[in-house]
Amino acid sequence: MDNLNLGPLPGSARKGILTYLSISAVVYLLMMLAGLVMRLSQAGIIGVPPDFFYQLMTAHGAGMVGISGLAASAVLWYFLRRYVELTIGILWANLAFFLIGVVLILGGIFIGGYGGAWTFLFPLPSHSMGAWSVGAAASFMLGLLLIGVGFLLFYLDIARAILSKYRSFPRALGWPQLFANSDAPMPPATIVAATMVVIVNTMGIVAGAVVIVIMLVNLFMPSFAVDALLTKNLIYFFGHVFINATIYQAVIAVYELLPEYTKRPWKVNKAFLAAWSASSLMVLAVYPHHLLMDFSMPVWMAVAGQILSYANGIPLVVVTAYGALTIVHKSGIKWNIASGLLFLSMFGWAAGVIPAIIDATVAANNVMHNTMWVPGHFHFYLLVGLVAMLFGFMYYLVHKEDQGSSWIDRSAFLLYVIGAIGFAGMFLVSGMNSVPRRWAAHLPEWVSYSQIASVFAILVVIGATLFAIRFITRLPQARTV
Ligand code: HEM
Ligand SMILES: [Cu+2]
Repeated sequence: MDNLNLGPLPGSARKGILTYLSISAVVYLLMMLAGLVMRLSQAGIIGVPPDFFYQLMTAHGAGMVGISGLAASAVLWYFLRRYVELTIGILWANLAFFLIGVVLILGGIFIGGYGGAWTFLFPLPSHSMGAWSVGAAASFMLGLLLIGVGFLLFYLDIARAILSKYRSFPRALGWPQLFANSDAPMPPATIVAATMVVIVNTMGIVAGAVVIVIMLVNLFMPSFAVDALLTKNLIYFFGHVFINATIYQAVIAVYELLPEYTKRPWKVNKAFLAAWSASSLMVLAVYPHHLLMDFSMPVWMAVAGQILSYANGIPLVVVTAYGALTIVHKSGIKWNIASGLLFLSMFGWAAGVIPAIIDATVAANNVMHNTMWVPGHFHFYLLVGLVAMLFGFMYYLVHKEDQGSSWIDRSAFLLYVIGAIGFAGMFLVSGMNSVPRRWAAHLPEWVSYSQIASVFAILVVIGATLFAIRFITRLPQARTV
């Protein structure tokens, strides 16, 4: 099951990938600025009216998760094409759906005034107490739906491509090697990860589409009653799977690029296959860790949510981080910004899992639920893990071997690392001190946390701006293979 060695990327595919990533770099910057404005306002440094705060929060939450999906899918597509034949038209179709969806979402938020958060939990969209119209909420949800349709096409094409080469998902996940001692060569790491993502994200997106349609009907026809707990389950199932899958796609850059930088292969072994297969099931089943405080949930689901969070959170990050350490150890790797960011991302992902697992523990969640601990854990592994992987990939695409990294690159890296760890850390500290999340107005006792966090956020924004400028100004020299 070797590489297809498809040779140079066709021009339209190369343009597609670079367009995905350029849009992502710009949107990341804009959304980071929105985040900074929120934090500055919680710090009392600038005054933001509450309704606008919640609009920003909605745009930031939905925008960050959506753009992470887009950027991570570019990583997946770029590397998967080394092994199977993908449809370039679908790459563009996904982008088109995405952009139309974004227009509807932004219109719903900033023209219509929708500020009910990305979670659009019932009955917020339909019961805004006059803050926004039904049309605004509908525009927001319809935008999400269109983005989902684009991603569904994207994953169906990938499923087709994988199945036409491996004939079944279990074979692409390496089950014959894992369970039947088959001595066929192991499937490449990229195929394993892509297969897992296709399975789980397709289910997540379909669940998301179903619940959006239900909520849309209810919005215009309130007599079509909605079960608040059922819709909450569907929404968190979809949200949990979608954001986790962004990491599972972006980590392919680690599997493909660390070998390139260290000139050693990424060894797929049974532990690796077992971790990915187990996570394919568990990532679907752990979402009740978002509903631990919903007393009407069956107790067994909360228990399963806690236990499976431990079981799912650890193996994948362990096989990946351990693999990264062993491949780099004594390899004489030449560090540059790309390999540095990818290596940093291993730390960010692994370290971020720890506060996540604490939060998924019922006893801790009793205290931490809806505190800043929650944005603390996910900003940690998203900023220091996921986004580091993505910027690392962008650097790789436009960086020439002989170019070295300038002091600007190195300062950007340093600013980003310090800023991201400090910023996420301050959310965790705020959470430990019981500062609630999602509050536009903060008590005087909380303001100093937000002030320190704002300084770190500014470092992140400067670092990320330098990364983005580097990427976009060097696009003409981007790789063609
Ligand atoms: C400079 C970087 C960033 C800053 C300054 C920032 C700031 C913020 C702030 C202030 C909040 C609201 C916290 C609260 O009161 O509950 C927030 C929420 C959030 N952020 Fe960020 N953020 C940044 C980067 C990111 C990134 C990279 C992602 C994802 C890839 C992300 C995803 C989210 C999500 C999903 C929420 C939750 C929104 C909600 O509660 O509905 N953020 N962020
Ligand atoms: Cu979750």
